[in-house]
Amino acid sequence: MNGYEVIHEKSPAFYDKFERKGELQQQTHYCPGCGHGIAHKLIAEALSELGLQHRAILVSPVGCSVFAYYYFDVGNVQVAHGRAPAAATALKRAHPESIVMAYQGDGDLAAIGTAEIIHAANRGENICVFFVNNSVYGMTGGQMAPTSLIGEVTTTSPWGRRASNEGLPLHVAELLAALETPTYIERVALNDMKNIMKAKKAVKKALQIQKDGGGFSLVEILSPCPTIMKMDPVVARKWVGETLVKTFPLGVFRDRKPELPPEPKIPVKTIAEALEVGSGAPELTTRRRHTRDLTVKIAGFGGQGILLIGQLLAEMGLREHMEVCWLPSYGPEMRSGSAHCHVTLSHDRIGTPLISQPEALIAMNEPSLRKFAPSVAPGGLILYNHTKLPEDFRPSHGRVVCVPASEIADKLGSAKVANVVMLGALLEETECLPTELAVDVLEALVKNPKLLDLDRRAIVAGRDYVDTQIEVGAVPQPDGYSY
Ligand SMILES: Cc1ncc(C[n+]2csc(CCOP(=O)(O)OP(=O)(O)O)c2C)c(N)n1
Ligand code: SF4
Repeated sequence: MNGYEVIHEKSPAFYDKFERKGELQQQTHYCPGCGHGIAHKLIAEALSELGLQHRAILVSPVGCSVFAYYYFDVGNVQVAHGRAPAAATALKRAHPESIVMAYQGDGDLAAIGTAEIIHAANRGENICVFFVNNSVYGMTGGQMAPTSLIGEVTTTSPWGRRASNEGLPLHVAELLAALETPTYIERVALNDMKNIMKAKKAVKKALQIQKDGGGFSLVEILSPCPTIMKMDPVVARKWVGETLVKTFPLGVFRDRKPELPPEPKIPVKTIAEALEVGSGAPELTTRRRHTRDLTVKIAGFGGQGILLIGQLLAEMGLREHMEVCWLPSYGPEMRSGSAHCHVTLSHDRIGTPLISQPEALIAMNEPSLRKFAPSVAPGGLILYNHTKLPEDFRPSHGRVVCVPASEIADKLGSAKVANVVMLGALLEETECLPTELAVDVLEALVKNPKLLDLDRRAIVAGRDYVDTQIEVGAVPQPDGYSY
């Protein structure tokens, strides 16, 4: 025991060492006298006293407390500015057994994140929000926050906040208490020991409510920021107790379980039934054909039907009872802007709609080829809408198949079906889905008989081009494309 007895030690809900920097592993990054450190301590103690540490997930914000994940030995997620209540909602819904806490400053919660907090509270999410109100943006050097006091001098209100120019301070606790759904809302302060103990009780109560499935809690914690206020830590604490509390009175603003109207009975339907997709399609057992998992990026310019072939592929996958995902991306221009989409066809659940390394790229024009070819997965396929690659362009990897889709479409009678020609080529080259299925889908979607005939011929033309013009097992040639 080295001659002394430890009677109060760091909460076990904190890591033993804070491995943020090589040295200084026993201290946080907060300024001396900062309220964040005290707020952290209260949360950590409450978690371990309630035995909730092993179930806890902390969502840290952008602001001075961005590094909370270096300190709390719990599940940690750090999110974009203001988004903590939305992320906490997702975490809680995905892991209902966990205890999810959003930790936010006043810039994070009451400025950029206003929408997220109001809607999470209004949905009565079973989460806890710990809202640290120090009346200013600390991390970025002292700009005015929605909670800055009238007359408070900040870098963005150098004459002091004026009601006529910047509005009155935003009372978050009172604002949220006006909603019907929150369960518990209290404002506390970290100005003296008595209030710090009250703050601890409030934090603990919020966690207990969540543990009991009680719904949404928010504890607003008035907190000193000596650095930005240019005050001695003791004076900053006093300022919280004597000045900040005058605008933000302490107290409980809500403490009751919300009374919600009875839930309407929702008929139990599968997503496919609810969306009425695949209706009339034969049962899975009778119709599973040869299909293959594939991630594809399709890129070109607006007007080339880039997004449409992505949708066709996704619809085909759905009809084969695959998991599918279609993610479009396009500029503001209606025509001629760049457009691309990601399509995932999978026999397993899909984790993300984004594809960073597509197994196949359809590049309908040269800029798309140059931009996206480097991202194709090693051994992947590049289908390029031309007879050959540009002279000065050699992809570092990937198997290139040049298909002059626009030329073929022109010969068929309309340049508009170049995208469908390319779809035929993709299906033939990758065998991800059967070509006949594309025809089925087109028949269901295209009402104009002339266009449908053209589309049918375009699919077949793309397939035949790959079948007859591209050698099986062709490898990249010195000039960069397969014959
Ligand atoms: C989208 C976005 N906008 C602006 C910023 C800049 N920014 C970083 S922290 C912050 C405000 C932090 O203030 P607060 O939430 O009160 O936390 P404190 O630092 O006082 O604890 C801002 C505006 C950012 N990081 N991201
Ligand atoms: S700037 Fe203010 S809020 Fe940020 S760490 Fe320092 S005292 Fe705390």
